[in-house]
Amino acid sequence: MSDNLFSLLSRPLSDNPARLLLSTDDGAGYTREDLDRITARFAGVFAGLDLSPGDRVAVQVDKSPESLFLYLACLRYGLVFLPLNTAYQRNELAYFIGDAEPALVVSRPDRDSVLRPLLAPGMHLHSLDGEGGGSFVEAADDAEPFTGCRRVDPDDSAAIVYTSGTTGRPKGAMITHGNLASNARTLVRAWEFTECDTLLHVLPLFHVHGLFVACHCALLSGGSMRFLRNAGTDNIIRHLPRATVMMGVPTHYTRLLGNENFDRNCCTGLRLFISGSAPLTPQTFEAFERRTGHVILERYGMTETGMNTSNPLHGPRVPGTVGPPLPGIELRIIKQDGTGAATGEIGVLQVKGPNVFRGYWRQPERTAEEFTDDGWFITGDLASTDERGYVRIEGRHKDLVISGGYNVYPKEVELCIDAIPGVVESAVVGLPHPDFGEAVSAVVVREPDCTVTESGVIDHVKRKMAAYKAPKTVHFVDELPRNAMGKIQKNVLRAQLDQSGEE
Ligand code: MLC
Ligand code: AMP
Repeated sequence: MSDNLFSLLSRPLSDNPARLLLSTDDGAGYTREDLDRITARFAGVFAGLDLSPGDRVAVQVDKSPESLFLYLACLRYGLVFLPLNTAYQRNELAYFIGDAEPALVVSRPDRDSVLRPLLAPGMHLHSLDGEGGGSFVEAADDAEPFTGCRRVDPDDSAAIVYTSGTTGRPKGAMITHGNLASNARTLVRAWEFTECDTLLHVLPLFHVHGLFVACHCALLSGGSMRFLRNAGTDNIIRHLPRATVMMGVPTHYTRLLGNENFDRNCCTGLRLFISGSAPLTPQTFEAFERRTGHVILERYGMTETGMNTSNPLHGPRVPGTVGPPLPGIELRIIKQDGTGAATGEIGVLQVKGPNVFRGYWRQPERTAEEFTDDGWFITGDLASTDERGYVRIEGRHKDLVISGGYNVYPKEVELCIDAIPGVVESAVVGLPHPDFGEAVSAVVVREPDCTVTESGVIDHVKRKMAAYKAPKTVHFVDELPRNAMGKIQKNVLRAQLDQSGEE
């Protein structure tokens, strides 16, 4: 058997090719046979462009069945898929393209004028729109299908997913065919996905939650997906009755609870609600159970590792915890003094297992920094375990804000704000937010004659980077609190802003 993830994910195909794989909220349906045919045509475009195994394909497109098939076609042809958030702006795209040097970029048609100047000679550009049209699909209609599946090594990269860092410079996590195959198998088993399942797919396709966790479970088990392009709460409620499983970030669940039409009747066919990417509060967990009778299953993961822990399918799901390690995945918690934490003690969570990525693209030093000498990946999350062995995420050692499931690295936003003329310095922190869990907030020191306003700062950030990274509020102060070493005390800032009634 080939080690190519495509052959694993498309294997349930041979059992029943006419079986529904995917349906959309506007009524379109795709079978497993369609998956085979469309990915063969898409791979035919790669052949026509003379792409070679290992080449990167950067993709910034709206969610559509074709965008999923594009990912699968990359796997099939041995290319490395590089998903990009549709919110990314020119500067961010310039960095990713310069760093990853993709052989092909596929983007929304309206991004052509932004992207074309960023391409180096020899890089190709194609378009794909949210309706499944565009030059890429036109090229596929004329392409000679590639019906094979390239041999790959399990350690070959299947995807590069960029995550930012505390220095503000994003790093591309190289995730292998072997990583994704092992995590997909583990999750299908742990959550007992079968061909009888219909997953309500409400997440974007450019992060590991929506692309790998959600799609791989449905594909590998032979189940189907209802793909929502419009992930508004009313649309979710409309499509829930036909689903058996939903995966979301906590914001999806708090928004559902905020909708008076959401009740037990919407959930009669559901067997499982899964939450992750950000902490689910015990209040949301409990309110959801009261409203629907369903106990949300919370799990914990990262781009670099896939899923590490999960509350059990059978057995107690404990609010405020992310459950025990998944089978085959080792965790340990190391205290500040370098020793292992006892039950209840807090330290930095480290992970080892077949799910752990192979390193950051062209950044061996940063890869080395994030692994211990004995080969454990340092997550940067603070955690403890209880007597049952359930993990509790207690906070973050890394300076990171998670807003509605999107990660925002303060350093990146601070650098952007500091570039505003007249700004002396800034500090970005996360503050509790009723909708996004945490929201980005900025504290800015101006020169005496600087007149930049709150909206001026927000607009500046939105022009330079993805809008979700922009602060929801900006405070102007005379100086930032610092410790004896001169380091900005973000905990002091957070406490001050919290006290001033900020959300
Ligand atoms: C949108 N906006 C946000 C935001 N999402 N602001 C802060 N945080 C967010 N998460 C802003 C937009 O910039 C815009 O601002 C305004 O809100 C409306 O945009 P929208 O696109 O209409 O937003 P909406 O559809 O309501 O999106 C909310 C959401 C979305 C929760 C559905 O953020 C989302 O899909 N989140 C999930 C992200 C995800 O998949 N994470 C997984 C990462 S993988 P303005 O000012 O321009 O109007 C990972 C590993 C793991 O973490 O464990 O899974
Ligand atoms: P990303 O880099 O986008 O993959 O985000 C990974 C980070 O999301 C983790 O390091 C955690 O900080 C956070 N995360 C994911 N799932 C959970 C969860 N269930 N509870 C708390 N934090 C989570």
